[in-house]
Amino acid sequence: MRDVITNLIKNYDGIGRYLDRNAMDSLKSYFETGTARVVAATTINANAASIVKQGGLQLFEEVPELLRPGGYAYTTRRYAACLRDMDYYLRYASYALVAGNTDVLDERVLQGLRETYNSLGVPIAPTVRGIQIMKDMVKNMVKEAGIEDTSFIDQPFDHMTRELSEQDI
Ligand SMILES: CCC1=C(C)/C(=C/C2=NC(=C\c3[nH]c(/C=C4\NC(=O)[C@H](C)[C@H]4CC)c(C)c3CCC(=O)O)/C(CCC(=O)O)=C2C)NC1=O
Repeated sequence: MRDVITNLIKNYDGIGRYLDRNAMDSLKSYFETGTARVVAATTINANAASIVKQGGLQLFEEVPELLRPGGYAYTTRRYAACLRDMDYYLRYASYALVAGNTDVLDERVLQGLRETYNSLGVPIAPTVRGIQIMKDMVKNMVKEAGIEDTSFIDQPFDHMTRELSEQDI
């Protein structure tokens, strides 16, 4: 599991080089967004239950067939599994935001996930939509908390949706 700093060190040590200007630029931009990253993690932590609940409600409003017989959130068990998955995506996104790196997502969340979903028949498209809905909610909340540039929040959510949607070659 890596963050911006350990990732840089690993890359530079791999080629036996001192940290150069490019490395310094990427460190600087990480430190400059440091406070904002902490605000984002704090905001997610304080609102996680409601983000998952409201995000789920919005998803089921947009894709109501999920809740109908034959849909993948039909039955209490599946409904609960779906919201639990949404909670996983949100929690791991908060870790990745603090790390400034998506490694934790690859290691803990995405590995084998698409295969699992495919074998269970869980549809990817509405899952991707659920992740994007939560991203927008988090960005709005963090903006309200006084952070002007919330673009750094895109990274972990977009990484998960990109990896989930990727087609087999
Ligand atoms: C921390 C990393 C991690 C992830 C990400 C994870 C996901 C995950 N989601 C699962 C199931 C599931 N996931 C969903 C999800 C959904 N249903 C919908 O309609 C929506 C499209 C979507 C919610 C947005 C459903 C319905 C199941 C149960 C499928 C079944 O058993 O029929 C399963 C199968 C085993 C189980 O039911 O627990 C896994 C492994 N598990 C993990 O340990």
